Amino acid sequence: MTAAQTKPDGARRAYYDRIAGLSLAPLWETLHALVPPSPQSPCVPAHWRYDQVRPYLMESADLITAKEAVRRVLILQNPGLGGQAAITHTLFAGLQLIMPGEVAPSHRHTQSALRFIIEGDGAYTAVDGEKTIMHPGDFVITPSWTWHDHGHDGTGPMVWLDGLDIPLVRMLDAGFAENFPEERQPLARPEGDAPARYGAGLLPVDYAPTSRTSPMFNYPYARTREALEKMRGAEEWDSCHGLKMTYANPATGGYAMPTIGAFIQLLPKGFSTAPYRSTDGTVYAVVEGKGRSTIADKVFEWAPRDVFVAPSWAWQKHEAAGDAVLFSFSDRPVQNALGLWREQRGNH
Ligand code: GTQ
Ligand code: FE2
Repeated sequence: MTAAQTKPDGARRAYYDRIAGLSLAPLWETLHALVPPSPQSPCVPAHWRYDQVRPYLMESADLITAKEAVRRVLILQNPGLGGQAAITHTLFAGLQLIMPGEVAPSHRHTQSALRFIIEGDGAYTAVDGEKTIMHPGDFVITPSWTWHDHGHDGTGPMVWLDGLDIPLVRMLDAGFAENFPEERQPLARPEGDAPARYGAGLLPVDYAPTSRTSPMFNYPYARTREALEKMRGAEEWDSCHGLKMTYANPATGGYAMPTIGAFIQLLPKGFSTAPYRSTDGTVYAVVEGKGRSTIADKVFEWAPRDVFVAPSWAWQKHEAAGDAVLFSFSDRPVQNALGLWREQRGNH
């Protein structure tokens, strides 16, 4: 046994080479990395400035139609993830462009999607037989395995941020998808049915959720912003978050989506958050205001419509130059369901 301690590296390597042929590997060479003392994410903090990205996004409309592309999306690839279609280990993000008159054809998949509207007006998404018109700042949900198509009957380009659990579902090997036989799905209910039925503080008597996803599939920014504005009067600022709210499923009180948590936060002019970190790598979209975020050792100066990402367990600080509103999403519901989620609050 003591003899093993004196074996030269070369002997070990030769042994590793021999067992590799049997699909075996020594745990003792990688244990520290496989079971790290704290998360060691290869994701890096990253920032996409809308003024830099927008010209390229618009150029894509000259190269391909929404119909041919199926979804005309520029993927936001985390530079630390080696060209994977992922912004964090578990989440996909992209900027989707639809032009007036275009239709992105109907399909469904087990991956859940959120849309956060960045620019333009008048496009709609149809989900499971119901349409909703989208406006900037709206948070729109496409639940797992629901038919969805997008169209644009208005004027001007329309852009939204897509957030999907594509990498998570791929890791679980639980992905299914199919196309609807026609470009657009038939509509079964009038526009506005879901907000009336589920979004007025009422629920149909005997209502029992049939899905893990909120039956409200559009959380309009006008109402969200009004709520934040009303609450700010209370001056109950959290040192790490300012005023931060979770988008909730009105039928359960839980997260609006089973795999993705979505949040909206107001940072008043001049507010500077205390350091904070959590195990859910988080994608931020700037809705209003300018400011600066420090994520690990990176500093991002942001403006409306920018997107940036904070990796798992990276310290973050946010400073608002003027009143600022940030939308964000992460895999927090998954981590919470599995008892894995952790956070740490620092001091100013
Ligand atoms: O809009 O249906 O960015 O299925 C990626 C996959 C958007 C969509 C994406 C999708 C969609
Ligand atoms: Fe889709």
